[in-house]
Amino acid sequence: MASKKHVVCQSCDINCVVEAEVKADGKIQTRCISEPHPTTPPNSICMKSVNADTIRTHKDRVLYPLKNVGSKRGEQKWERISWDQALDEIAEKLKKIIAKYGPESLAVTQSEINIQSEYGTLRRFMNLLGTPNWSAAMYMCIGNTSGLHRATYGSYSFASFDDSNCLLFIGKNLGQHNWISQYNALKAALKRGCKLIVLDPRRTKVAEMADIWLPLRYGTDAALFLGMINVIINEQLYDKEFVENWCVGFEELKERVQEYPLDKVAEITGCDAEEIRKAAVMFATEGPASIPWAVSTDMQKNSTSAIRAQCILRAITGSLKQGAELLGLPHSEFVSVSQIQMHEALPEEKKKIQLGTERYPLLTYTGMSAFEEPSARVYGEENRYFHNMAAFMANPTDMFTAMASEKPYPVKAFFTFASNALMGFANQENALAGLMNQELVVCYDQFINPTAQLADYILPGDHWLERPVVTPNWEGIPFANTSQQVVEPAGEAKDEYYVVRELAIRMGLEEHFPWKDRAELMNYRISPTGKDWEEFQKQFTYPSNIPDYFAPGGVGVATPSGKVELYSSVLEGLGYDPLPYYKEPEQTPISDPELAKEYPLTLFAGLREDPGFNSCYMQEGPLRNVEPDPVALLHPKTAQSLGLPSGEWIWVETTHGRLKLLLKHDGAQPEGTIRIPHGRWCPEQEGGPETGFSGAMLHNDAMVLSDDDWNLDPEQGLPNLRGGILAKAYKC
Ligand SMILES: Nc1nc2c(c(=O)[nH]1)N[C@H]1C(S)=C(S)[C@@H](COP(=O)(O)OP(=O)(O)OC[C@H]3O[C@@H](n4cnc5c(=O)[nH]c(N)nc54)[C@H](O)[C@@H]3O)O[C@H]1N2
Ligand SMILES: Nc1nc2c(c(=O)[nH]1)N[C@H]1C(S)=C(S)[C@@H](COP(=O)(O)OP(=O)(O)OC[C@H]3O[C@@H](n4cnc5c(=O)[nH]c(N)nc54)[C@H](O)[C@@H]3O)O[C@H]1N2
Ligand code: SF4
Ligand SMILES: [Mo]
Repeated sequence: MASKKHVVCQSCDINCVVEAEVKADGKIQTRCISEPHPTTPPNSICMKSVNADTIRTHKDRVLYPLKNVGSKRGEQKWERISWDQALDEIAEKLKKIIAKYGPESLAVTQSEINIQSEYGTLRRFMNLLGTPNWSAAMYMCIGNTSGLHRATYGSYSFASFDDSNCLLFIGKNLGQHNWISQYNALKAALKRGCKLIVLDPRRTKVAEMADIWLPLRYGTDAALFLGMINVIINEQLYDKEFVENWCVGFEELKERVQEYPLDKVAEITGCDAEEIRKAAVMFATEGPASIPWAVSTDMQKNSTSAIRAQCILRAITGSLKQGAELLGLPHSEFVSVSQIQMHEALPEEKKKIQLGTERYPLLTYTGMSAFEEPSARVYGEENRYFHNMAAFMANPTDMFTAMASEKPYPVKAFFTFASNALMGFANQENALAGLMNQELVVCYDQFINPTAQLADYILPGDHWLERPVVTPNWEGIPFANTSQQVVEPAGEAKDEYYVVRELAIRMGLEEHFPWKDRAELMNYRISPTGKDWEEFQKQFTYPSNIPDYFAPGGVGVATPSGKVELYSSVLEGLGYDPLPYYKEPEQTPISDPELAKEYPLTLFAGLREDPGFNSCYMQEGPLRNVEPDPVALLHPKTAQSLGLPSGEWIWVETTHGRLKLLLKHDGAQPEGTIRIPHGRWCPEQEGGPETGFSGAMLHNDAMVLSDDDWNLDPEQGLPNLRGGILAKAYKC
């Protein structure tokens, strides 16, 4: 019997609500919702969701636990084994590793969104075991933004398109196949007269929709924001009452932005001074204005300053109190994920040795400990964390280094949960060296991705059409949606909580995992509603109440001062500049003109591709067919000057390394710059070292991205991927 289900699409991370139906031939049709929905505009579905069932039923999908029975790591000799055998052997090996090296010798990476069925239990397992070494690609995608929002105003601010009269986009190349629900929300906002300012070096479709397009030089966003703040303060356009009552550090900020007059900012960014001024005036006077999150500033050399400057813009223009930016609150109807995570169970001495603490403490337990008191004051919970899947992160560079070199201490067991760790950071060779030096590697995934090719055990994960969930699994978003299960998991695929609990039982931690399966766990999570899942799922969405943090006599925000910290006491406490600044990155034509002679191009990584989602959906089929090859983009004039015709394979090289891509000429790419893709591998090729792990070592951006200090944001320690580094391109 065909039956329609309401589901939250998890083929990417924006979570559009769609419908799914099992057709007579057994295939699942995914389509737009037929009824109005408060969090998803009509006609919101993209090709990834339409093809979700082709991915779910793909011939390459891992359907059973697999063990590498080859004599070497990376040898692709897979043997099907039972779940019990896999879990027993993993637990046995883990016990031995912990006995020899200590619990911190286990490191784990997890994807931000692809799996939503563990609700904090993975961190609970790690905390009880005694390892702080959890990291994620979220370290440079929203997780770090969330940490800096917190440093400024205690919580994550979520832009409400419906309540904004002026939107400022940082890159943010929305479209029919890139975050379609937000793209539709943008179009609806523009239709009702909302203004749009776009900061993007490329002339994108969204840039063409803008009232003001600022084609800034890559990586100069922080300078541009400082210039805007300069105008807003000097021209008295800020919300004086809000600043006076709810902000600290205004005078210091005012003094700092005097260092960024518009002529200087115009020189740094390459934008017209008057256009920057117009953007600042528009943002401050046509509001309430908002800056929806975008990834570009999460991946720059000046990332900390660029993110903080956005927070400051939201604050001083009054957006935070006007509802265009919603300061999230843990959903009142759920047991919080951070409560389930049990960070209090991890001993203090283990928190202190979380990898990255010494060099880049900001996003680790040590940096975030500044929020314990404020969090308890405002939310009644010390370890409250927004975007809690990104809470308390080990620095990825230091994690791979510890895996590879055993310094400052050995990491000898590495687990990934729906995360392609080999390809998802910078300095891919170091990640490979780290993986090769492990005594135990376990990957929980749907496919044998390049990281899984290096595993001892691959555990088959379920697909979002096969699991019921409440999304999102992070907190601070002002709503939650229910997603119904459409079919049973394929083969022997299991949900993540199953894996966590079975391992916990074998590690002697059963008493802390009283929910015997995901259904019980979910019922626990929603227990404050008084409903069980059967009843709960009938309602599609659960809005949360956003408190008025700024009401007279209110509790204030969860920062140490209780106010919006324009001048950050948390950054200051860690010895960093408490105010945003702009410093020219090490490798640009301006900072290193000599090097630029040899490497004449400015490179940036990313620019998402329609059929993909990071390294997902590379398998042969309708999505891969849209863009079968990994493509580099060069402006035709630049390509001509280098003698590089469109359609030929080229090497793109930086001082770090090189990768092979198919060249396409593209008039929208700024002259003198080159864009390279992220996440490209070729699942149709054999796995293992001979093929560079199915092309991952040949085509992925992390082959040319350094994670040496010179290329890391100095406060967060994350690599500069978008901000421009020097490169050259030549024929293969
Ligand atoms: N070099 C470089 N690194 C980057 C970026 C970049 O541009 N360049 N971008 C960054 C960004 S923005 C992000 S968001 C991250 C993404 O980094 P990751 O979170 O590691 O994402 P993916 O590379 O797509 O890998 C996701 C894996 O999860 C599997 N998977 C998908 N759905 C499910 C599921 O439901 N269950 C299970 N068990 N497995 C599933 C897929 O098969 C895939 O192997 O990477 C970041 N890292
Ligand atoms: N189809 C599809 N959709 C996706 C994804 C995917 O892989 N495929 N990935 C998802 C993920 S994980 C993420 S994080 C988001 C990212 O989505 P976006 O934030 O849209 O990121 P990109 O598409 O990588 O880049 C957007 C624009 O940023 C510009 N840009 C590059 N460097 C800079 C800079 O230094 N400053 C400024 N202001 N702009 C710059 C580029 O020119 C580009 O036009 O997309 C999500 N949506
Ligand atoms: S943009 Fe596409 S893949 Fe992403 S959630 Fe929406 S429908 Fe799914
Ligand atoms: Mo991302």
